[in-house]
Amino acid sequence: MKRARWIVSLAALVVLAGGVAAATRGVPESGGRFITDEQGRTLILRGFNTAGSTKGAPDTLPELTKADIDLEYRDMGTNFVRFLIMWRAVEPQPGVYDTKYLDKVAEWVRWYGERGYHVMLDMHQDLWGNAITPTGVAGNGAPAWATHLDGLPVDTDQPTWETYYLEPGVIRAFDHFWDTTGEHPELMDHYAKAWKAVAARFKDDPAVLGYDLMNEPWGGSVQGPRFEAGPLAALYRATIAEIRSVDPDGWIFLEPQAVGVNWGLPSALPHFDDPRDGAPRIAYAPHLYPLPLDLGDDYTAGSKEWTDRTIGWWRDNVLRTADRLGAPVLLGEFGLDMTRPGAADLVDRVVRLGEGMGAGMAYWSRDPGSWGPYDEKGKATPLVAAYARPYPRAIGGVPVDIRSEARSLTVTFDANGTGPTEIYLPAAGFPDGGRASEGEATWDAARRVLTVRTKTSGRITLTITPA
Ligand code: 9MR
Repeated sequence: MKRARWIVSLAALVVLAGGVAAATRGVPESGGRFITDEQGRTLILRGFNTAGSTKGAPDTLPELTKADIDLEYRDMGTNFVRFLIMWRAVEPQPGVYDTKYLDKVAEWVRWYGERGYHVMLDMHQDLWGNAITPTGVAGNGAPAWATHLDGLPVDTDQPTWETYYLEPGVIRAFDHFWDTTGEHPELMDHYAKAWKAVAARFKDDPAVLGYDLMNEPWGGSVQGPRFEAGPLAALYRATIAEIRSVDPDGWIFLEPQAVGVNWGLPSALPHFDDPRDGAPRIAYAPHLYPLPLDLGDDYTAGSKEWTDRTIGWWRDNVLRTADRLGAPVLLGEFGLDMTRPGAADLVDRVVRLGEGMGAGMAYWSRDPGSWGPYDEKGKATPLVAAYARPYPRAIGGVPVDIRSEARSLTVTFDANGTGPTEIYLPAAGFPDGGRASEGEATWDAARRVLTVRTKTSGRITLTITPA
């Protein structure tokens, strides 16, 4: 039955996505657009989303410790975190910004920054906000004062958390936010100004790479291209303007509508101008949840084949949208239950996808449990071994090709003199560090980072093998 359900859904995907899926391209698939650090080096971001615990009480932060960041670094050498923040915590009353909450976020940012991480702040929401039900049993993000249900029901008897999105009260809350009802034009303005408050607080913090404007946007009763090119684009334009009024340099990460696009369908997100002086810093940050896996199948046999096909459509459609946006790509979320058959293979598949696209990624999530890298007792799940990969954290040029194996890494790039290339090498394949085929290499055993100084122009193929 389950299989029949996803085969039908996939047939719909084939019809909808088929027209654009043929456009496979050579490297660099990113169109030469990459997220860069303050020196101008290309960043390849690898990390996690924090953490479900932030979805609880308004001002909660991850139930993690500094030692958890150290452990994650030791095991996987991550350099990136998609850090969840909540609108209801930033703006608990209309126009009132909670500076104490932002201070607490800043402390986390400092912990990550001290360990060499880049932080993307993600204004998270699921199901609009916790005020969609009187008990707060579902939903997170928006404040109660911005939640207008008009007395419409939200049934708490749901087969999965996502189906709450279909409840009349939840749809109405979104319809008011997007001003589809014409009754609350002030809400989007509040949201954009809440972002201004966040950007004003973090604009000079070098650990903050940028801002993910809204998690998994949902259009309420306006869906698809009408939503993405309509109210969602209007919100993004307003928010970009507010952020840029205080922070000219932070990267702005835009998500498409989640439903459908997370599975591989095309997005209709339009191009956005970046009012900053100099090259635009707008990136495209979609999520990837292949439909067969979303419906509960394993990454094995026939379901694996279909998952691989949908990942192919996802890549082609993401690159098409990124071209339209003139934006580099960051995979903001992917993840699955790591105890399921084939889960580690899916992680390997997505790492290779990221390498091919020159895209960074954040796994969902860092929470303890079967989806995370460590279970509730702190024991490593198969994710740790699957995600501990050699990768170029920063590249002194424009990448052309990246390929990792357990005991080798090849990075081809057009050097541009922005600085040395830094490569993370996991203990499993590189116990004593690495040897570089080009340039002068310095091994930092504590950080497990090989810094390679190559010539500063021309095409370079750098192969790293175990020392
Ligand atoms: O994994 C999360 C699950 O435990 C929560 O009940 C749910 C609702 O808050 O959110 C899940 O996380 C989702 C994330 O917030 C948005 N992208 C998809 C994630 C996995 O379903």
